[in-house]
Amino acid sequence: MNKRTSMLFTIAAVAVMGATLFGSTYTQTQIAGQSLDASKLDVDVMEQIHQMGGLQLVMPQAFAETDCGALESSGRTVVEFNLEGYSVELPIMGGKTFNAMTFSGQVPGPTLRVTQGDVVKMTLSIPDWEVTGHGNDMHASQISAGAFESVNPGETSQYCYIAESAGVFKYHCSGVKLVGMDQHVLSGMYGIAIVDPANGYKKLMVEKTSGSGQLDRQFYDADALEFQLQYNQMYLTPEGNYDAGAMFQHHNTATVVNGMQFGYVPNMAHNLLVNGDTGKNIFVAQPWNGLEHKQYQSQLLFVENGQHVRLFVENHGNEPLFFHIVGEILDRVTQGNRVQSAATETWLLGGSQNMIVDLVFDEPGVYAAVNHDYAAIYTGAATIFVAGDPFGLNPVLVDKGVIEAPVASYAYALGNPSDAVPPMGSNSIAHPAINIHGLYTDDVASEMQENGMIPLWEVIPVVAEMLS
Ligand SMILES: [Cu+2]
Repeated sequence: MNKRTSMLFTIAAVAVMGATLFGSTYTQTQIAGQSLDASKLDVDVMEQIHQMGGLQLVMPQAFAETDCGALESSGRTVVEFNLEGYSVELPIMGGKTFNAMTFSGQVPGPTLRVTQGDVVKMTLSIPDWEVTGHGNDMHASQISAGAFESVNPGETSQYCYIAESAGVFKYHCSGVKLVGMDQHVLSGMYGIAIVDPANGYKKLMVEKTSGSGQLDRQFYDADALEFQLQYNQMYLTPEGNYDAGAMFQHHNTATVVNGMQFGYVPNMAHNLLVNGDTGKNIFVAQPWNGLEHKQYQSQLLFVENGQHVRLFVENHGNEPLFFHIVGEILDRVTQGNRVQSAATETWLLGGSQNMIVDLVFDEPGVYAAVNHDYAAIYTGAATIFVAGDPFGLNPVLVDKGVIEAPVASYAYALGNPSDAVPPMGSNSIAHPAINIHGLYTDDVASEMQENGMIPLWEVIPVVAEMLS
């Protein structure tokens, strides 16, 4: 890079920062009635952007390949990824709602799963009744979101790219030509693309010791039971609007996993099974306890003992994620199809960073996956895995006719929550059953029900009757 080019890049970078700050202030004033202190911004930077004719003229455009026609006839597998961008009201912990922005009526947006080398054909449509335009920056591509610009209400736009690198990749709304990007992403417009390695996943090696102190390495097949966990923060006013002032000061008001605070903790049915009483909580915080929460009622993540489990983890937030599972060791941490660590207690993810965690739960028990930042744990980042049958429920469930024979995990009776289960890939073990759970609109939830997923809020009363 010669000197002149490098100077241009520096100016462009400063200009992006300036414009993003300015843009956020502008949309905030429009939508939430909030504003930042504009006098604190660097006036010279704004003047520079103005003189340069705005960002579009200065930014060098990065395009890996966007000609859909050429890519579609390239012989590669083409995977269509259709998204709709729109705003809706969704619930938050405590019985209130917030002004959410979504990809296709859910937070996080739908997960895309492809194999390394596939062509992704992304189409974003915005309904004509939507109040603002939206964009989509997919980190699995090597395309500039600035070049894609944004899609206006009533319009549709698309781009194509080759998913060249394996791993987990964030995608997120890029606002209206980058304006308001912070608001759109932190109000819910984020999701992931999982790009499976062209040659599949690797088998898992877990190091153990025998009684004589000898190393006894155990190997697990590459096929695994998979979950997705996406971390973020929310910055809301008491009225449920995005609070840019709070965001700039890093004062978040909630920590969410797959869009919800404490979305994977016990509910009334688990209270009944373990304590014999729907009102007798078995976890310290159960904000989504009752049937009235329907698709938002908290659910648990069920795994078998001795089973290879694979977690796709993304940190969408502004704060670091210290990923730790209480009572477990992360047997393997992979980023970008390269192993980063093995047998580690906690792994750090910065903002917009991801990893794949492979592990085996050896003992029956209840394990909490947390962000080991105490502020995050107590504001929502505690996710409960239940391995095997730690409560000894098999005889009771068989006796009462809930299940025919003892099961290796409660997923065979209750299923695993749909928003934590990614689409099937090349080395996926199918979940025994999937229940409808997630920060979905009622429309999205009823469509899932029509497609055969289990609405537990209808099943639980039947099970409770059988147990009584
Ligand atoms: Cu948007």
